[in-house]
Amino acid sequence: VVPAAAKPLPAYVAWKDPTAMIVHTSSTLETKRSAFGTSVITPAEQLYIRNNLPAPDASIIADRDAWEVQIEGVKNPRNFNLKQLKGMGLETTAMVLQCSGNGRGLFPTKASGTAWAVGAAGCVVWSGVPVRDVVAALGGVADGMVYMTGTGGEKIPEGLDPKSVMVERSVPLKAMGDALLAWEMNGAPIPLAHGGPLRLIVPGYAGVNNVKYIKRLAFTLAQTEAAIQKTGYRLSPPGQKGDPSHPAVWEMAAKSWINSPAPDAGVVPAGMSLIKGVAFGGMQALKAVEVSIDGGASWLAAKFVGPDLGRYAWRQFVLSVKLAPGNYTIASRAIDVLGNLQSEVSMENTGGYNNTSWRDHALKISVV
Ligand code: MSS
Repeated sequence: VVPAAAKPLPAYVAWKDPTAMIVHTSSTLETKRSAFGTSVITPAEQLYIRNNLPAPDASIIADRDAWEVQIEGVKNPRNFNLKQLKGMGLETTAMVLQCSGNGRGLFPTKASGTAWAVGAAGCVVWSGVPVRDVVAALGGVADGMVYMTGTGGEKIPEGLDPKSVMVERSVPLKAMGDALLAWEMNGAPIPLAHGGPLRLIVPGYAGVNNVKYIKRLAFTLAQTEAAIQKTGYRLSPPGQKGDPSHPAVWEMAAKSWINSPAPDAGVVPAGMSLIKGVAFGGMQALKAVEVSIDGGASWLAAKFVGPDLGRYAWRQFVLSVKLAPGNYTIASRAIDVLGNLQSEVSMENTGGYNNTSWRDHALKISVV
C-alpha cells in the first residue's frame, strides 16, 4: 500500500511542527502518537487544532490588550478589555484540553466526523484571571442563574442564521469555580489558532466548552439556543440526531492510553521493554494507572514519571516488563481519586463523543 501524501499545514497554523501533526482537514489537525514524547506539557507547535468555524482574522491579535469581553448575568454587567482583566487576578492551571471526539476513530462502529485516534488532546498550561474574581468584582452572579455561557468571536458567514453556526456553549454554573479567562498558553500569549487574545478555560470539561476568542461571558437561566449546544455535542443513541433531552458533552472522565511501543513502530525486540503513556482523571484528580499485556485479563500497577501538575493535568506513566516473542494486546486504564475506573466499553453515540474505552484504545504489538 502506498501511503497517501501528507497534507501540508494550513497557512494559519504554518508555525506548527509538521513532523508532529496529522492534517485531517484545514480545521482538524491531530498530534501524532509518536510526538507525545518526553515533555509532560504539550508544546504549542504540537498541540491539536479543532475549529468549527474559520478562525478570525489575525487583526484581532494586533492589539491584544484592546480585546473586549462583555460580562452579563451578573449584578453589575459591563465590558472589560484585556488590559483591565490583567489587573483583576491571575491564576495558572495545567489542564488536559481534549476534543469531545478524541478516540472517535477507535469506536467499533465508525461514527461520522474526524476519525481522531488519541491525538486530539494535549496537556496545556493556561494563565488568566479566575472567572470567580471577575464575577465578584461585578457584585456576584445575578439571582437564579444556572449556566455559564461563553460566545466565540468568529464572524458569522453571510447569509447564515447565526444560531446555526455560532460557537456558543453553556456549562453548569458550578464550572465557574475553576474557570479562567486566559490570555497565556504555555507561558506565551495564546496563538490565534488556539483562541487568542482571550479564551474561556473550563478545567475538566471537554474541548468544545473551552470557547476561543471569547467576546461574551453570560450567566444564564437556560442553555444557549445555538445549534452547537442544542443539537450538537450531545450523547445521542446511535441513529438518533442530537436533541436537548440527550446529555450534553461536559465533564471528562478518567482516561489513559499507551504511546509507546506503538503498533506503527514496527516489531518490538524481545527482552525488557518499557510501556509508556499518559493518564488523567478528567473532572477528578488521577489516582493510579494500570497496564495489561494480556488484553485485560490481568493488570499491573504502572509507575508515574515526570511532574504532577495538578488535578486537571495528565501524568506520564511507565511500566517495565519482560516480553518473550509473541503477539500481545497491551492496554492501560486510569483510576481517579473517587475510585472511578476508566471504562472498558464506552457508550456508542451518533457523534462519536467521549470514547474512554480501554478496550478500544488497546494496542496490538508483535515481539520478536
Ligand atoms: N471556540 C471557538 N470560538 N470556535 C471553535 O470552533 N472549537 C472547540 C473549542 N473552542 C471552537 C472553540 C472545539 S470542538 C475544540 S475540541 C477546541 O476548541 C479545540 O481547541 P484547540 O485550541 O486545540 O484548537 Mo472538540 O470538543
